[in-house]
Amino acid sequence: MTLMNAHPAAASGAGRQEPDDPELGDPVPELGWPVGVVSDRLGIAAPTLRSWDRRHGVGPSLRTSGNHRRYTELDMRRVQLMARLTAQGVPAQSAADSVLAMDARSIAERLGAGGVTVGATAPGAAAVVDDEIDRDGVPESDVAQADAADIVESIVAAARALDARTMSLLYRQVMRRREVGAAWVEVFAPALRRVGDLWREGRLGVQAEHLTSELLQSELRAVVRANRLRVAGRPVVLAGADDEQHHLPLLALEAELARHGVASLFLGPRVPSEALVAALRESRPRAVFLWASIARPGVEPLWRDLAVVDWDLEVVIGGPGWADGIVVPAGPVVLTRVTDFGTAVRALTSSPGGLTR
Ligand code: B12
Repeated sequence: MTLMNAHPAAASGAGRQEPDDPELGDPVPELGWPVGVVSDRLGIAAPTLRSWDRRHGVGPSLRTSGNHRRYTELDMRRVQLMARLTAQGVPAQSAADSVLAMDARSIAERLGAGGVTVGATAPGAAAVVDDEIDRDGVPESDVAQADAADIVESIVAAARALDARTMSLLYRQVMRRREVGAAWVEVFAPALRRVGDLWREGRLGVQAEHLTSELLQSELRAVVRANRLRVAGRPVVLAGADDEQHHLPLLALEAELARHGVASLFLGPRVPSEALVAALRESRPRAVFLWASIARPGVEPLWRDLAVVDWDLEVVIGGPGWADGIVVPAGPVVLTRVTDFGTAVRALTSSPGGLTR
């Protein structure tokens, strides 16, 4: 009996299996695994496996000369990852696109060090149903148990497919299980970075980046709205540097501060230096947080303009865009650079006059 390549992914190179690849674990048996064995080992119904192969191209790479399907180890890993993603609410086609775009190493990483545990049920597989039978029937607990990296992958898959509904569902489920700060650090920021990397590599359109950030803005603003009655006191000012369009970290901060009962004056992205200084003079905050993702120009009028500040003001700067060695005018202004979300929150929530450095 001879074996033939039957799967487009096997021929295309996307995730192609190299016979000697040490990542792939056990050698493939001469004829690969039949669908019944894969079903037993991964705990996924055989009709679901056939449907994923027929409709979404996630199936066996090999067929016998008698045209029987045979799964390689890599095929099994693809199926296992597909099961995880669909269990988290990612539509089957988006999950398939994502899985088929990954190489063997990425799939192994996504599944964890152990890869396919032959003979065990794939995490979430018991809840896996054919998406045509029950596309929405994903128990929330599956998402809660899924580790952050898996959710990030699901968000990226939803971005790829411009699937707003799934993305919103994932965002909401993340928020239901985590405080907004943890949600940002563990899931949202990594997902954004991944989306940004894929965009830079030309593997994702800017429209996917827009969708990812627009929907996230809604979720973060909802947290601010929900906490509106809790906030009190002199607001801290949150602003994007002049010409800086990125402002999601500011929204995440506003949401987290609101949860702590700290009021903010949210000025959004691209705040010109003179407008910022005017806002500072009017509101006389104890702290202002400034975000920059994009490299700032060599000369920043803001630092000079801060000479008008005549009250104790902590200027907290965050984001990769700020240069080193910024000098502020001598006087009551103190400049603090923060490199992570938690430190920014601590700097902005500490008591007046006693800001954390
Ligand atoms: C969403 C997004 C957009 C959206 C912004 C929408 C919005 N409302 O904010 C849109 C589509 C508008 C956009 C536009 C552009 N974007 Co953009 N965008 C992004 C994306 C995907 C996320 C931005 C974000 O929120 N980052 C914040 C966090 C998630 O990422 P981070 O800063 O790397 O996080 C580090 C630290 O800052 C820290 N951290 C994380 N969170 C927090 C929070 C706080 C408070 C602190 C203190 C620290 C901290 O942890 C990380 C360290 O490991 C990033 C990818 C990226 N890596 O940032 C690209 C990215 C920032 N964009 C990029 C580019 C090039 C642009 C454009 C110039 C594209 C263009 N040609 O028009 C324009 C910007 C124009 C301008 N003048 O500002 C590049 C910037 C490269 C560079 N260094 O110059 C990036 C990095 C994408 C990439 N990989 O190349 N973008």
